[in-house]
Amino acid sequence: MKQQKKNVIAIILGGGQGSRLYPLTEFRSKPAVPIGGKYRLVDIPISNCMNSDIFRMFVLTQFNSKSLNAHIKNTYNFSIFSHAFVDILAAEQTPDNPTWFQGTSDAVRQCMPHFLNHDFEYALILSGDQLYQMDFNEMLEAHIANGADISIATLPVNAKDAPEFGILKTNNQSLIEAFIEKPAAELLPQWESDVSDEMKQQGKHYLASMGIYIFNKKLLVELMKNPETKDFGKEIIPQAVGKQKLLSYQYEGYWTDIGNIESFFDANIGLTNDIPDFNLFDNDNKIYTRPRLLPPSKFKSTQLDNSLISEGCIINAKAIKKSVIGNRSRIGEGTVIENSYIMGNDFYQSLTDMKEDIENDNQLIGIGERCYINHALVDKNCRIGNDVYINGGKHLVNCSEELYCIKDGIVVIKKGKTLPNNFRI
Ligand code: ADQ
Ligand code: ADP
Repeated sequence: MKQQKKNVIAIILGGGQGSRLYPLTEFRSKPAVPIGGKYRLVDIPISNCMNSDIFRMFVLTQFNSKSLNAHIKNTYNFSIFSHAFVDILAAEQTPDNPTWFQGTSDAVRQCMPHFLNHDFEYALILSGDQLYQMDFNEMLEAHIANGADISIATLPVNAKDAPEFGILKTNNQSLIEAFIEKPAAELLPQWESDVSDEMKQQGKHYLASMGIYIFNKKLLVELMKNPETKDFGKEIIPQAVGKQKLLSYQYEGYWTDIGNIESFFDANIGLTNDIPDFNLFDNDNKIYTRPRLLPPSKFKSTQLDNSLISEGCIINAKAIKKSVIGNRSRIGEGTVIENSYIMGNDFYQSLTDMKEDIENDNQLIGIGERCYINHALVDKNCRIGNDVYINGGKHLVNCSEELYCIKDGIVVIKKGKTLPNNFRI
């Protein structure tokens, strides 16, 4: 095992009520949402930490789902001779109870006693719904070298995206002099920064907070004493400007928010590009996940184009294009899948089970024969019948039905649902 950093703990903000990723968060907490066919959202920040030699991690989540627990327990088993751990800290109350996490800093405040059981000098606070590969060592070195109290990772964004972020301005030593959370478009002219020529050419004139912070322990303990402040972006950071030394650590690599259905879908389909922005095939920056010891995937006359196929699949489909296919997927003959993310299944049906289902005219787990699926997200353990036609796209209006939702043209089939033969969307 690598040399573990002893002076840092990582706090991963696993999500509020998860409504932006609904229905994927109907039965699981946000960190447990499957991404890239075989990973979970939480694997991204955890892997970034491990690749940066940070091995003590807390995942703060609004509720503690079975799949999150199972995933963490079965994946991040560190040696008993190390100090490494991934602990899940869940808000233990109900939505109408005041102790439910009221915001990002409220979540940290409520969990402070757990953090203080450990020795650390710096707390690295991360979002759980972002796709990026970043070496936190460099950020920590900059934080220490500059004697900062708080460091914020920042990246240049354009005027269209700026209103969705905390936007800041720095002096020529990268110290933050002003910060505004999600400024209205008409305020933007006052918030332009002097970014690099390359960023200027891309129209990215505004420095945005990536929601990645390093806090000195003493300051964090002090700030978390105030129960009135609930959110880092809305309160803690703007109130610290001018009082504490805040460093902007500028990052220009690939980084994207995956907190809503559209960005989550785009990030998954983006993995199928010839050279994806997010590199899963990197010797030095591995994305860790649960090793499942599944059999190799099996195909029958399938035309495959730019697709990621996970382990243990049985695929008889006619064609799969620009799609991500999750573990244990079963896809019937003549089926065509395009621009879609099929999350796969948690288990296989036995041959006897399948025979029984066929005799009773029940749909099998997986995707049936002669289906057409385009621009869709199929959650785990669905039973999609034969000759089902799902053609997502901007022509569809948003809706939320019992079996599926449509969000920004993306058809999301809910977990474990059955679509009968000839079903059309
Ligand atoms: P947002 O992303 O809008 O802005 P927020 O929705 O508060 O901020 O989420 C930040 C992270 O914390 C997410 O991973 C979210 O899932 C998680 N989270 C939210 N509420 C939580 C709760 N109650 N308990 C546990 N986790 C929770 C923030 C900053 C901006 C910055 C953007 C960058 O406020 O300044 O620009 O992140 O994406
Ligand atoms: P993953 O393998 O994708 O990480 P989970 O950890 O959420 O998925 O759950 C998958 C586990 O569910 C499998 O390892 C399997 O043991 C278990 N499982 C087995 N049979 C069933 C069943 N009939 N219904 C649901 N889950 C099952």
